[in-house]
Formats: sequence, structure tokens, C-alpha cells
Amino acid sequence: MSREAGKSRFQLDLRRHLRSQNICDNLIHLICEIAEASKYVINAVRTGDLGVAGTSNLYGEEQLALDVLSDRILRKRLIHSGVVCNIASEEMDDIYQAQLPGPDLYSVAYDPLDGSSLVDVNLSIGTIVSIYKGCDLFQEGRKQVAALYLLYGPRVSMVYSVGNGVHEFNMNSLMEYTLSRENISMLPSGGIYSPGGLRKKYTPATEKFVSYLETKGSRLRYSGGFVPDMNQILLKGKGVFMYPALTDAPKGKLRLLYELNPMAFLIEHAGGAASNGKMPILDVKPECLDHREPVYIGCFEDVRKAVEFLSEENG
Ligand code: AFP
Repeated sequence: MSREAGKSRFQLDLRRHLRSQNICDNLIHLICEIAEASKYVINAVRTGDLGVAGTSNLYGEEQLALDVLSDRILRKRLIHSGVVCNIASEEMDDIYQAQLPGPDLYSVAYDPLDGSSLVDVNLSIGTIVSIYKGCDLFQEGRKQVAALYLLYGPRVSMVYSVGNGVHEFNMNSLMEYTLSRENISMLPSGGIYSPGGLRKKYTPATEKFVSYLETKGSRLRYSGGFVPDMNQILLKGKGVFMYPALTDAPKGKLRLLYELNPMAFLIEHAGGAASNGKMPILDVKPECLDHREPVYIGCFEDVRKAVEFLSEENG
């Protein structure tokens, strides 16, 4: 019996699964390169220096050595992949051109280590990646051709979509990614809510939405890490995450290019929704690298309800 025939569907490794997705070889190569880079990021997280790197990123946040190291690992892989045109990283101030525009090239926006401030208290963190065809990174999120995240938790997992379902892989003892869940699907409404930001800075509409969730019995689950918090909602298929407009931060905190667009792509392809309170996240036209948007993301009905409360406030 051939090796493939002897393997159950759930022993499929990442490259084989990508080949079943009817996408071009360069995109398969790119996603596999990102998966390969994650092994070095994991090693850095597990053993790396937690000291502050002494530099700061676009947002003035002190860069932990791990932020800088993870960014360097991913960028180097993308540059040497041979299929990447432009690169934007949450840890870089400007777009990096890896090579001149050409056919079958991709552009990548990523947050190399989202939640890095949680490493020194041993909480889960992740890498978030958004992939576009061509060289324009300021396209609406709906034009992404792929999105994925890596979650560095008790297990290391990878969730990706190229627009044909959302699929989870777990890393085995040989550091290979093997399929663990295929075509993940979310319920219309759920029992978890993850409220980011300071409650005392919520607008009345957001406050009403949270009260609605609590009244219907939703349980608060919030770690401070976007990737683990969203992974819980996605894999349990039930719940909503919000980092809303705050009274002193009307655009919220999370970045459109590096966090919201890739996560919204995954959630929508799993049957959920993502909104800034007025329109789908994936339809927002990115204005700059530092573009932030309020976000309500998760089960379709929960997000619809949030928009309903907010539309009363926004008039
Ligand atoms: P860090 O990368 O600075 O730790 O921020 C993580 C994050 O961008 C996102 O992962 C969380 O959902 C959000 O910030 C948490 O923000 P608060 O600490 O304000 O709740």
C-alpha cells in the first residue's frame, strides 16, 4: 500500500493539504515557508532572551528581544522564498520590498509575535499572517488570497484558509504540521465573550451589548492575546471578541493590516463575521500601515447584534 493510501485523512501534512486546495505552487511554497519559520520562532519563544531589545516600533512600544527576533526570522524566510514582493510587519516602520513586481508574486503583512507582552507570564501568544496576490498591501481584506495564524500554546497549532474552508494543523513531536481539524464551522451564536480594553471607557452602546451578552449567559474569556482568544472562539465555534471604540480611542487598538484582516478572513470563511460596528472589517480600505479599527468578531448573530446596538448609537 502506498504511503499516502496508508495515511488517514488526519495524518495529512500541510503541503499535501495545500495541494488539495487548488492554489498555485508559489502560494503553497509561501505558506510552507511561513510554517517552517514558525519552528524557529517557537524555539526563540521557548528558550529566547526575554530582555527588552532597546528599540521601539511604529507605535512607540518597547520591542522585546523576541519581537525583534521573531520579525527577523519571518522576514528572512519571506525574502528568501523567492515569491514575495512587498512585506509589512507590525515591527517595521515601512514596507520592505523583497523583490521587484513580477508574475505570481505575493505580498505579506504580519504580526510576528502578537501578545509578546504575555511571554514573561507564560501565556499563549501567536503569529498572524495576511497574504495578498501582487504587490499592493493596501487592498481591502476581502482581497486576501490567504490568511493564517500560528498559536504557541501548550501545543503549537496553525490555522489557515485560502478561501476554501478553515483548517487546523497541530505540530507533532517531529515538528511537522499534521491536519487536526478540517472545514471548521462556527455556530450562529455562542456562549463566550472576550471584551478588550477598559470597561470604563466603553461607549453606552458597547456597554449595552456587553450587558446583553451577560444576560443571555455568555461567559467572559479574555487572556490579552488576540490569537489564543480568537482560537478559543473559532474552535469552540461559539462566541464574540471585541476591542471596541473607546471614549479616548475611537479607532480602538487592533491593527487592520496585521491583526484584523487576517483574522476576519478566517472567521468569515468559518461562517462567522467581523465588523467595525458599521461595516465588515474585510471591506474597510486600509489607509496606512498603522490603520486601526474597532472590532466585533466571532459568531454571525453575535456580531449582527453588536452592530444593531451600535447603529442605535451612531444614528
Ligand atoms: P501586545 O502585542 O502589545 O501584547 O498586545 C496584544 C494585543 O495587540 C492583542 O493581542 C490583544 O487582543 C490586545 O492587544 C490586548 O489589549 P489590552 O491589553 O488593552 O486588553
